[in-house]
Amino acid sequence: MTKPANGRDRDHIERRVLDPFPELRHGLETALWQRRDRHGHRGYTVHRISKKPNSRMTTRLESLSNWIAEVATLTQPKDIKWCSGTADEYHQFIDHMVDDGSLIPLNQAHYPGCFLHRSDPSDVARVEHLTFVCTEDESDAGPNNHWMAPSAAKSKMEQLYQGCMKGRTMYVIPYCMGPVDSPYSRCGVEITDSAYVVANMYLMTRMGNAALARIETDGNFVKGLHSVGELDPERRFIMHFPEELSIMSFGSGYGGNALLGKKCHALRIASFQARSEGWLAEHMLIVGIESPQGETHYLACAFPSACGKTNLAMLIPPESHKGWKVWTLGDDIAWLHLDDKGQLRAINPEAGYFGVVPGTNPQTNRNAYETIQHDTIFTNVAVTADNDPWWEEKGSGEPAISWLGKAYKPGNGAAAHPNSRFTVAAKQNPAYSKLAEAPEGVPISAIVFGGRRRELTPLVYQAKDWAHGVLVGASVASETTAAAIGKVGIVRRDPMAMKPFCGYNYADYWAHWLSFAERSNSLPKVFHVNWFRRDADGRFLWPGFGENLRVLRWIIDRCENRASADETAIGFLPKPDDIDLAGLDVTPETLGKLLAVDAEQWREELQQIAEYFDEYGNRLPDELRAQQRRVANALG
Ligand code: SAT
Ligand code: MN
Repeated sequence: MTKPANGRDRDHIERRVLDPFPELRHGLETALWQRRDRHGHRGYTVHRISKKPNSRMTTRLESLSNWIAEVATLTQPKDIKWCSGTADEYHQFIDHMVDDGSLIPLNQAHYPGCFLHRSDPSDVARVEHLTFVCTEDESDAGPNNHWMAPSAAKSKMEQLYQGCMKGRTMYVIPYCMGPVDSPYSRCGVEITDSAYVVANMYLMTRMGNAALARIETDGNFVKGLHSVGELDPERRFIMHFPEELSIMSFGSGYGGNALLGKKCHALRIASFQARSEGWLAEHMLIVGIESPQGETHYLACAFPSACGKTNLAMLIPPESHKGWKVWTLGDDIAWLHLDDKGQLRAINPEAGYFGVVPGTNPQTNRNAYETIQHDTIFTNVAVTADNDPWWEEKGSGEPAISWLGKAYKPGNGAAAHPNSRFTVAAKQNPAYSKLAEAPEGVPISAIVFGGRRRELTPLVYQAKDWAHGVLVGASVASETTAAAIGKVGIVRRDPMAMKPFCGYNYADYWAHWLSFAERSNSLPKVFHVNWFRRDADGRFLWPGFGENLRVLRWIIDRCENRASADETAIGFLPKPDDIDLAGLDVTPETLGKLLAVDAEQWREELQQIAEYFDEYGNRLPDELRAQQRRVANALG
């Protein structure tokens, strides 16, 4: 554990908090002092930075300066602040938010550098029904997106933006998605009136002067305009203009609605851009699995929001797997490019995690638990009487105040919101891969799709080839979670886990995926996993978490042609002996259930997939239809 025990080693904490990034201070006149927070808790450090101007207040890129001027005229802020991305500036933002009450310092002795933000109770998750893809031609957005004509969307948004920043500061955030020196990275600029967004973008992206320098060299960037407006759910829209590489977001301050680098840019806009440039922007974690012999394989895995991507990306090998190591490259988004040898390579466009907090504890995800012991922004968690953050299944402490800021009463619902989040820099993760910053990314051995399904889908199976793998990805379905507003627990189709994030017509997207087979003979193998199978009493059949490594080992062995499998209608499944159960409380009978293919249920599933594909009409690639028919016929 990096966190010192309660009250111990206080000097150490004091020094860390006082000057966490001494190398970045660049001689700024910084006065630091301690004070007590509004709850009378032990003081946290207030950083006062001299009024010296930022090193960069403007840009030589005309398209950028013109756009900023246009936005300022429209939104009428009281002032404009360019974000340079230094640690001092980050602390300045934190102080500012503590002053205005939008951040609450947590117990600094236990959680140095940690703060709590409570969002508006009506603004706690992504709003898919208010998220639009605005292409000139409606059919380019496809049945998978809500569509609005660009001109109508823009005039709607311009009305909302009219004077919306009066009395507020307008922040300009140049950012780079991916390592600044990677040819695979792409840049953007977010304009926002939310200091919370700035602080989150600081942790989640490479932002500031280095990104601005790259933008000026590239000459292009994604334009993202965001205002919290009045946080009125009736006046809330997230609009995407992929043909113009721009985003307009109004009325929400939460997660993917407001941190425009994440889902809006790195998935919706980037997926569109990726098709025209020949790469893929995917809702995938990237993880490296190192065997005791020192052989490392990288996997890219797509699961819907809140289905355990962060847990898998930070997996802790179980006791039984001494010598195995797991390295995190990314927990949410992968950008995949073919290199000149036809090898698929991945970079993580993000630099931090916006992870689901409830359920995080030293048993389920020790790395995440350790990562969030310091320098973390918590959103919508509960707090203990000691002013520590608290959430369901934290495994210690008691909630005193709920996420709503009210005294917690048992039986009154969850203390932390089920979609409460931590925002933290990726480099704090003890399992952070040394290749996470590599401009050339990492070679991907396997692509793994997954969903949350009580029934039907086996623990693991392998697609027969790439085209079949595209069908497997396109058939992903999952029970809905709290990550988006709406009913939880309903099975919905979520192809490639991209349903909320694919910025264009799914039919064209699948065609793009299929086209990779013509471009390379050494594409990754494709798999599907399901950690969430339950028995008739609702109990999970598979222990999950660290034990998932046993399944990943079979996947890697398949990639290396050293594991056997049974060929079935739906793909290759491990033979019962292929999954190592040593030391695990899973009987061969349970494993049998986990690996069973119920032909009757699968025939029905294939029928539903066919009906789902029908929504895409003639635009659906013939090859995908043929794959669906082939599997349906094989099922008899
Ligand atoms: O709110 S976010 O879209 O950033 C989180 C998620 O849904 O994965
Ligand atoms: Mn996600």
